[in-house]
Order: sequence, then C-alpha cells, then structure tokens
Amino acid sequence: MGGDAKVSYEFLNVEQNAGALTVELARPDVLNALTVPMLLELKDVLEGEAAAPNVRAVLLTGAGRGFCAGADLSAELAQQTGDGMVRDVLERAYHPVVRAIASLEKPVVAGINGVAAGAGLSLALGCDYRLVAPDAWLTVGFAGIGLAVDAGGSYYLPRLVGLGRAMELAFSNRRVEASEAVRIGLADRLLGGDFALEARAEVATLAAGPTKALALIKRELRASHASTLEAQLALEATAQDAAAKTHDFREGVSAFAGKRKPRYTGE
Ligand code: T3D
Repeated sequence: MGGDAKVSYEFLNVEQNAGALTVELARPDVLNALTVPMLLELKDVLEGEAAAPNVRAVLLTGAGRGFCAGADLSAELAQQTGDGMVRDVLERAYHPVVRAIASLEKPVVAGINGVAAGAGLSLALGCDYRLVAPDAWLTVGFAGIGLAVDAGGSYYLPRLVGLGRAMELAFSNRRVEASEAVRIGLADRLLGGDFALEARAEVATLAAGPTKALALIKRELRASHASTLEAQLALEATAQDAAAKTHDFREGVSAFAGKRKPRYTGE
C-alpha cells in the first residue's frame, strides 16, 4: 500500500499516511473486545503491512470510546472450559500479536483513547510506549473475572511499574485514571486536545525519523531487562556500528553541520 490509503478489514481499520500506519481495533459496540478472528487479523497486519519497509512507525488504537475491553466475554471465553482450550487460544491468537509488536523493527505506539482492560491493557503494555487520553482509564482486569494475567501482561506490568505496584494493580483490579497511569509508568504521556489527531501526529513524526536507528534503539532497550552490563555494552557496540553505516546518520551529521533540519529517509 503506497501513499495515503485506508483499508477496512473485518475487525480493524488500517490506514497508512506516508510512513505512519494506524491500526484501529474496530468493534466499538463492545469496546473493541478481542475475538480470535480479530486477533488473527491483527497478527496478519503486524506481520504484513506493518512490516513493509514503507511503514516506519505504527499506532495501535481503538475505534469509538474504548481502546480495548480485553477478551470478548460474551462469545468465546465463556465456552473455553475444556482442558487446554484457553491455552490454545492464547498460543494461537494472542502470543503471535505480542511477539509481532515486540519484534517489529520500528516504533509501535499504543494510543489509549479510552478504557483499556484485561488483555486490552496487556496489548498496550506490549507496545513500545503508551499515549493516553485524559478521559481514558486502565484496569488490569483479569482477577475481576477470576483469571490469571495473560497476553504478555505479567511480563510487562512489573517491568513498567515495579513488582509491588503490579501486584497491587492486578489483585485489586482497580480503575487507574489517565493521570495516575502516567505518574506510575503504566502510560507514558497524556495528550490533551484532539487525542486521535495528536496521537497520529506523534506517530507521523516518528515515521519521519531515522528508522534504522529507532529500530536499533528498540532492540537495545528491549534487551536491557534481561541483560548484563557487559552484554548490553556489546549490544550497543554492534548497534552503533550498524547505525553509523546508515544514510540517516550521514544526513543527521550533515544537517547539524548545515544548521538545518535533517530529512531522514529511513535508509
Ligand atoms: O482464551 C482467552 O481468550 C483468554 C484471554 C483472556 C483475556 C482477558 O482479557 S480477560 C478480561 C476480559 N475483560 C474484562 O473483564 C472487562 C469486561 N468489561 C468491563 O468490565 C466493562 O465493560 C469496562 C470496565 C471495560 C467498561 O465499562 P463501561 O461501563 O464503560 O461500558 P459497558 O457498558 O460495560 O460496555 C459497553 C458494551 O460493551 C456493553 O454492551 P451492551 O450492554 O451495550 O450491549 C458490554 O457488554 C460490552 N463489553 C464490554 N466489555 C466486553 C463487552 N462485551 C464482550 N466482552 C467484553 N470484554
């Protein structure tokens, strides 16, 4: 898909503007609750369109008043009572999405436009960072219906907010307002004004950035939690070797010398 275009999937709205791809979860009547077909569509978009070289940053957000209310409780989840059925859904539908977000070599930003609950919050936590609307709120959700945390939430939550706070949020299942979410690291920045517009503008700015360097930064920072200082220094040296060979590095230095704004191409 080149230039400006908008494609409607069955459960997603996917729109590309220059190098920025916006992926909207689109079941607004149920606050974008997740079903297996919807997750498989999301996996296809993340592994297909989003991975294409002409896409340089991705925004994951929700249509309507919610970001995502987690797994669809009305249809699928209630029927998954057989041995291994939930595991199967997680491995088949949720895990590939969580992995695709983590491994995509470009920024993936969550635009939390409204409520984010359960696996909906987990997906947002799996993105590289989170923008949040002032009237959005977040809840870990799972314990509220007698479930353990899934969709990567148990990995990301303690890393983002610390172990004790992760326990408190997951046990209590309480509502976290946008301002508190930013204060405790559950979200990263509150955007006022027209949230949809501002979130898209931020991702457009990322899409005009030095894409290869951003991908290398993503790899470095994502590796850091499971790494030693020595391993991290080695990774930095390898990453910087690669970054220093890019056209965008040469452009960045030349723009600095010329006292002008750099024009990055992602090469
Ligand atoms: O195998 C697997 O899939 C395992 C994976 C599990 C992962 C999980 O995510 S478990 C957690 C599931 N999610 C939840 O427990 C949250 C359920 N939803 C809520 O608690 C509330 O809807 C919210 C707190 C998110 C928002 O409340 P509110 O008052 O703003 O909206 P509402 O009126 O409750 O919801 C609006 C509509 O969306 C409503 O439909 P209606 O009555 O207008 O026809 C509601 O039923 C529907 N809806 C909301 N969440 C879900 C949902 N429908 C299906 N599934 C949902 N999760």
